[in-house]
Amino acid sequence: MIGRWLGAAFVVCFLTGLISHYLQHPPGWLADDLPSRPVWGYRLTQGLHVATGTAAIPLLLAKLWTVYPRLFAWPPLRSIAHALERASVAVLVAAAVFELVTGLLDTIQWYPWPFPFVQVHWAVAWLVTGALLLHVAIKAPQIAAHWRHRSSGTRALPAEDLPDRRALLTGLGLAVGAVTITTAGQSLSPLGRLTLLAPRSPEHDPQGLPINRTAAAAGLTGVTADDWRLTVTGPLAYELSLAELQALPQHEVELPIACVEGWSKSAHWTGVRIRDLLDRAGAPPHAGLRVISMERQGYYRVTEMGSAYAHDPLTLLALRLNGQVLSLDHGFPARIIAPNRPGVLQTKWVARLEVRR
Ligand SMILES: Nc1nc2c(c(=O)[nH]1)N[C@H]1C(S)=C(S)[C@@H](COP(=O)(O)O)O[C@H]1N2
Ligand SMILES: [Mo]
Repeated sequence: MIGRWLGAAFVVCFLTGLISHYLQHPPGWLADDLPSRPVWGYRLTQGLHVATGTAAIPLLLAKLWTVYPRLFAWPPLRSIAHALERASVAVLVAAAVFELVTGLLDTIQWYPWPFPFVQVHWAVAWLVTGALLLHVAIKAPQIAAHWRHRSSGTRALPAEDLPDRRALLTGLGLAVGAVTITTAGQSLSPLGRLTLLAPRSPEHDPQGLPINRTAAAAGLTGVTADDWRLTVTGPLAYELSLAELQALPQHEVELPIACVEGWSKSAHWTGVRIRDLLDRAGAPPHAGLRVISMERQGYYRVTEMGSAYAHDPLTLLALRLNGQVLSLDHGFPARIIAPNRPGVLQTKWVARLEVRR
């Protein structure tokens, strides 16, 4: 039974992880077809990704606890098939522990290892999934026998074990419920006040929004409106000062920042539509763009935006957040905000937009 819940958590976590990966690193042929709706899509899928991954931690511990005596089964290897089965379980356990530990540490932005988190977490996800499918295939005869016994009313467990079983499942249920309720509030606002274990509380941050990378961390301290210009390249390239940008038609949208690390928070943004800026640059109707930050280095200095996002009326080059001028930490003078998009692509401190054809 624990295996079923654990399996379900891993399936949801894997599928939402695929969505996250393709939204963040789309292959070229997909980039312009990524949908910018529903507005809350990424907030939901990434919230589920982090929630199911977190819930899988007590589930996996319980599962390992119920099966660990078999680690010492004698003889250790009965046949070639048995040896292969044990090897596949070893891969499954190692890869599952790896994914849950690296995922958990990523939610607190702690990377005590020498490899790049994203690529390795992604690759090992396939390893877990392959090993899990193999494990279910190997166990298929026992699984089928279990359901046959159940439907014919035969108990698989002796009556004296039932209280133990009930106690284990109740304890596990409480543990899963506790970690879920105390962390899910970071993406689910109604649970916001219960985020005891979540690494960030969306409630206590400047301008009503958490900050992942501060301006100081990005090496941007002396940014002033006077020396800032927005450069837009394309068939009709142009430059705008902040005052000129403020004089263009402003639009207000309510959109969340949904960080891959699991927190999300909705906010009111005011700024200029990206599609208006593209039209002015003479961009072709299905053009995407490249967004370049003032930041000197960092993984998210340059980001790509596909056509559907670029032409969505909700996608802005935002100048204001919750009624105030953007603070430097939130991306002053201008940042990207777009619907159904990972937070990492909501580029701050924008300096340049390059139209792609
Ligand atoms: N230029 C730049 N933009 C960036 C980042 C960054 O490191 N550099 N971090 C991104 C990440 S990971 C997130 S979640 C959001 C957070 O925005 P906030 O700090 O305004 O809440 O900004 C994004 N924009
Ligand atoms: Mo993020």
